[in-house]
Parts: sequence; C-alpha cells; structure tokens
Amino acid sequence: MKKPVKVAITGAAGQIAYSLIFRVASGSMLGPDQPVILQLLDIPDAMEKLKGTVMEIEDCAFPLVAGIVSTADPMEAFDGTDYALLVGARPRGPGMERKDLLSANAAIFSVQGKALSEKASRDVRVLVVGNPANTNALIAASNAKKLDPRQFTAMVRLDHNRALSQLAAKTGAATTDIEKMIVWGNHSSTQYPDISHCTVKGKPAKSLVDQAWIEKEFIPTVQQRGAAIIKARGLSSAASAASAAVDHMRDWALGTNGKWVSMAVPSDGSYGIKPGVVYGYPCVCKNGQYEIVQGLDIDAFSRARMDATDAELREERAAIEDLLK
Ligand code: NAX
Repeated sequence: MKKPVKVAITGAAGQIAYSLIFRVASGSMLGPDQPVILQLLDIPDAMEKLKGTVMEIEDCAFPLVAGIVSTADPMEAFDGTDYALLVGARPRGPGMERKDLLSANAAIFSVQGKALSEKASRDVRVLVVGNPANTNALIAASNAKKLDPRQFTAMVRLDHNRALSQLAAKTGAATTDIEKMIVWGNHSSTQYPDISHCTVKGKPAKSLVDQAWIEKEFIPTVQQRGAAIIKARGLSSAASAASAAVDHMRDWALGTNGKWVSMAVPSDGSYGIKPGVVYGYPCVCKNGQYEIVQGLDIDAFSRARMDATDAELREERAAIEDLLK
C-alpha cells in the first residue's frame, strides 16, 4: 500500500460533498491502492451536520480511509493537503445582486487561498467547484502567493460530461466513442460547448449532426442543464457534480493518456484569451501536469462564443479586482 495522501474537501456538510466524499474514500479518484486522509471543512454552523457525515464515513469502514479531520478552520483543513476540492461557497440569497454574490465568495476564497499558501503541500492541486467557480479560483490563486497559479483550476468537467452525453444520445454512440470535446470559458450560461474538433467513432461529429441542432439544441441544452436539473429535482446537481470533480482530479493526477478533457485554468494567451482569468480549455494531462491543447483552428462561429464567455469572466474579475492583490 502507498503512503496516505491528504485530500481536503470544503463544503463538507453540503450535498455535493455528500456524494464526493464517499467516491474519494472508495478510491474512485486516486485509485484502489491509494489511502487517503480526509480533511473536511465547513462553517461553524454546519459542524453538527458534518458530524453526521463523518459517522457515515466511519460506518462504511472504507479500507482506504487512513484518517478523518473535520474542522471549521481552513488552516487546519489545508495542513499538508495534497489535493484540495473547494466545493463550499455562499449561495445567492434573497435580494442578493450578482456583485454581492461575487464579493461574498471572494471573501471566502481569498481566506482559503491564503490558508492553502501557508499550509498545503507545495505540490497541492486545487479544484474549485463552488460558484462562481472560475472567478473563485482566480481569487484563491491570487491570494496564494507561495504557490504557482497553475496549481489552481476550476471545474467545467460537468459541462464537458453533459456535452458528451448529449452528443452520444444524438448520434447513437457511447460517450467513450467520442473524442476531443471542448468546453471553453466560464462555468455559466455563457460557456461554449464546442464539437468542431470532436470525433465519434473516428468520424467528424460535424458530419453526423447539422448546424441547426448544434445551435438550437446542443449548445442551449448543455448551457442550461443545471437549471433543468433544479427544475426537475428541486435541488441543484449534486451526484453528477461530484462525479465530474472526481474525473477532473483523477485525470489531472493520473493522466489522460493523450485524451482531451476540459479544465478551467489560468489563461496564458492561448487562443487569444489574455492572461487574467481562469478559462475553460481543452487540456491533456501527463505526469501530474496539464497542458492546454495548442494549434486548433477556430472558426468565426467559435470565436464569437469564446470571446463572449471571456468578456463575462472579465466583468466578474472587475467586480472583485480589489481582492486580487
Ligand atoms: P450546499 O449548499 O448543499 O453545500 C454547500 C456547503 O458549503 C454548506 O455545507 C455550507 O455550509 C458550506 N460552506 C459555505 N461557506 C463555506 C466556507 N467558507 N468554508 C467551508 N464551507 C462553506 O451546496 P452544494 O449543492 O453542495 O453546491 C456547492 C457549490 O457547488 C455551490 O456553489 C454550487 O453553485 C456549486 N456547483 C458547481 C458546479 C460546477 O460545475 N462548477 C456544478 C454543481 C454546483 O452547482
């Protein structure tokens, strides 16, 4: 058996965590031979509820769980952390404007960025799930002065997986038959799920579906899938979000074998997206590192959508600029 690694999960008493913790503990994320120490963070008011989740983790008697820490202190939760999944965030309350939501979350993620910078493993990999995920990741990275911004990513993998499942259903294929899916930009309704480079069983996806379906069904369905789930379930996506978080971290840590996955990472000028935002890109992962896939042709249809989601991210950034210092 390997030496245990430390996995921090914030929002640990919440609904995504209620799926995520158990997937991580069972070995889905880091493999069946990798023991984990779970470091669970939530706010003081949620400690009693978190106690219940911890009792259930204990009752699973998971062979891979080498320890459980539950706390309301980020400095304790991130002590020596190798993988941090930042799920907890402030939801939009009644009468709250978008700017208020951005500021409330910016306050949380600046504290957590600083705590990660002080306490986490120097190789920590951070995934931000809590919304607005891309901008929260930007804030955490900017506040983690002792870490590399490339250690901070945000989740667009749920959108990527939703796009795979829509295209698979339309073409009668399995999701595993599809390669080179991309979700560009923000995890919001401006995201751009792009099948321009996709293949289905080796054939160009664009030769199997028509442009009207892409524009009128595929893109809006993926963009609005979160809202559709809230309407049907009365609650936002939780198990699928947890599953996407597991996919994102597993692929980053263990590699994608050349396959493309969508990850929101600090923009570096690739595809004309200037530095300064955390943007969804096609990535491949190898040896614990991600690289943005380079050299793709971008047509006018894609360009307009990629720029629109970039513009939204720059607006979000402008609303919290003072917290980036
Ligand atoms: P819940 O409201 O069920 O749970 C959130 C938990 O976070 C609560 O237990 C709360 O006490 C805790 N929390 C709040 N502030 C905290 C802080 N400062 N430190 C630690 N914990 C804190 O929400 P849930 O359904 O689990 O969703 C969590 C977040 O994921 C939300 O922001 C949600 O919008 C976001 N999502 C992101 C997705 C993505 O693809 N990036 C998809 C799913 C989801 O909508």
